[in-house]
Amino acid sequence: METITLNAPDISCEHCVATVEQAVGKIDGVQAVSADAASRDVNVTYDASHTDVAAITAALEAAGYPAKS
Ligand SMILES: [Cu+2]
Repeated sequence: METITLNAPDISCEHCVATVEQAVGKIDGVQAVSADAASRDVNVTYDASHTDVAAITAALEAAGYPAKS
């Protein structure tokens, strides 16, 4: 498993956190995701044989929360 932390500056409340966690959590290969409304960090644990950082950042962007690593 790989773990990355992405920062999504548009996360501003618990609603955003839920949206982000749902969007990333449904990617095949993502084992765990937790977002934080204060730091705006998104911690993702994923199986690198099933998905990658590009897919995760694409899902964040599609959900309305573009991220940087
Ligand atoms: Cu919000």
